[in-house]
Amino acid sequence: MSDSHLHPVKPEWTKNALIDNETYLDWYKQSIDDPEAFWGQHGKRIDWFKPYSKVKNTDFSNGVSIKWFEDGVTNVAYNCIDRHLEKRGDQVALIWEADDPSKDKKITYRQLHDAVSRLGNVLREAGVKKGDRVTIYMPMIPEATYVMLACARIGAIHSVVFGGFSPDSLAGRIADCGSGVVITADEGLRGGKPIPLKANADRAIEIAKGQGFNVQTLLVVKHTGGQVRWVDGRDVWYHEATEKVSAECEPEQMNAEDPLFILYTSGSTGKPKGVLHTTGGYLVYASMTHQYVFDYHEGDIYWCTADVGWVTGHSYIVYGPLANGATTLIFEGVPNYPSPSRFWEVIDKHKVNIFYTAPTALRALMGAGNEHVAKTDRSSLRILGSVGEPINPEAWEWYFKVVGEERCPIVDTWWQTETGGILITPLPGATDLKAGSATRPFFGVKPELVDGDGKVLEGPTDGNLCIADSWPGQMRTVYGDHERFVQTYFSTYAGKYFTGDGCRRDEDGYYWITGRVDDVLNVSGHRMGTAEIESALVAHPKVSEAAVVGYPHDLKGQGIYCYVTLMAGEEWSDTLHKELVAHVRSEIGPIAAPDKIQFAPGLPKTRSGKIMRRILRKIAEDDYSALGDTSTLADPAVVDDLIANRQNRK
Ligand code: 6R9
Repeated sequence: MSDSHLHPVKPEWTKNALIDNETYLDWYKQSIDDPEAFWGQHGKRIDWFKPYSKVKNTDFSNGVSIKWFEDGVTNVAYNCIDRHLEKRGDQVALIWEADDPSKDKKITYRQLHDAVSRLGNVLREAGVKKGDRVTIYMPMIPEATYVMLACARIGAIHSVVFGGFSPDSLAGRIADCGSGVVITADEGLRGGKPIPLKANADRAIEIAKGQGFNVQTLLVVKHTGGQVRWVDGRDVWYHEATEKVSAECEPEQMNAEDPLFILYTSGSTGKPKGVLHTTGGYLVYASMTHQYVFDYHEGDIYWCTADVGWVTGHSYIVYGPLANGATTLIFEGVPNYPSPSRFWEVIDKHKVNIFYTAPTALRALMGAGNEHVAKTDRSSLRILGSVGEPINPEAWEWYFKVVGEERCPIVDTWWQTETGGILITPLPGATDLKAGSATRPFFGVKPELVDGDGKVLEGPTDGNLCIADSWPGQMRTVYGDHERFVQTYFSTYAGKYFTGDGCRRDEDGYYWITGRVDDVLNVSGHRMGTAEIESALVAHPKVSEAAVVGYPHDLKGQGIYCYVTLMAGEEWSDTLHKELVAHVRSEIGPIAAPDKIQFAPGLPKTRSGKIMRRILRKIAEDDYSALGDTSTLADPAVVDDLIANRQNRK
């Protein structure tokens, strides 16, 4: 790594920082030497109705069992709202910035308490009990936060489904977790365009019914006022229901290991997995990482641009910041509407101090030109963050120099839906930065790089990233399928959590995430299994076989490249090409729309019939000179055809 990308901690970053380098090293050592003592102490950062006497009870072997603070009793909504009321009832908890730049709203902790309590009562009256599942399919409006917290308050398990998923995807998720109640809005609004959420939910509920699962209640927030179909007896207006109930709602007594939420995420095989997070450990970890990674100070205005449909929205828009009594901004819109200055204008408007976004947005804004940044002030900014995919050094340097004017440290935070919170990251006052590196592990996190045989590698090296021991924010199981949990994460390298990411450790012990080593794509920071896109393609009547790979994409990080073989007698055409793109969009959602589709008369297969993806990846990358050993192919001639008709030519 050249020194031009090294950015040592500046004295002014350390001056008022919560953690300096000495403290980092000291706490890190404690956390690894004696996790019981370390987490026993930090577990007290949240309020417990009944304190825990046990701290850590975790086993990555023998069927895998993970328990933290297991005899403690608490409630997440109580910690995110009620405990702040005395001191900061009138402080703003949420700032909502609408898609329309002339609209915003501020919600205090007291107002949040009122809204969440009413909604908790509405859900209880609808028959929702502790442990029941509730699916949330919402735009980025304050109510999205209320409904998550209301579930937490009454002990219901929420499953938030990103508003960009199709009715089919939503139906699968509703049925998988058996959620009798769904919450949505009439429409979403992004970049001035309405998104028919209620209509999608209606369709999803019909599809789920066809699969034998019945949704009893659809609660609908009136947001845009757009036309909706109404099913009497099932559909309920949010504003009418919440008016009729009391604003007092006793929080449920939750055991530390009672489930808090399910979040579906893509893996390398089959349908999305319901990642299950529980109560106590999750909240301790989300709030602690939010405080130290963003060097959060009392009074800071904090903005994470993620959607609540992703884990970043759960941990770092809602649970972490609110548990810390912060003011958290939620943004309905998109980075380039009405202009590519939007992010920076919102920062100026609300005097944002801490800003957390994704490399894909930064690359797009970098491409739009510096003038859109330069015309704004941004002097309120103190800390910048990045998440979702590797950030290329060019984008990092642009973020640092142009957006932060070299005043603000950048925290490049590596983590996953499964990890619940940030695992590898700089701390603003402690860590010398290197553009493109997520740097060092957070407290209690023990990364290991292993080779293909599971041998642990020491020193500077490349390897597969594993975590050797548990941390409180870790997922506990795959909802309804513990065996899949064990198989997916703990069987590749026995006794270790395998992340699915490749990684390099440099001479300073810094970690550089290189991307997925499994068949998972990261497109604009969204995770997608190639298997899901393949099954969407073969569900089309004219497609007989499909293989999907990723290729480097300037803006999206990775693009989606599909090879399709057609049913006998079908002809390839532009119309069919368009039809297939539309088909994938409607099966999964717009985020899965293929960038390239190549008609393939045959796919390269081994004699045992396995598709050789390595070759398909190379061709998609236009790097076919180094295809490696093709001698095991059943029919080497198919490769020549694929090369001749490749879609990415430099
Ligand atoms: C939080 C989140 C997880 C995957 C992960 C990795 C990639 C996330 C990253 C990063 C490099 C970072 N990833 N953050 N890669 N540097 N700072 O994104 O969760 O949607 O589950 O994705 O994203 O490949 O394995 P999720």
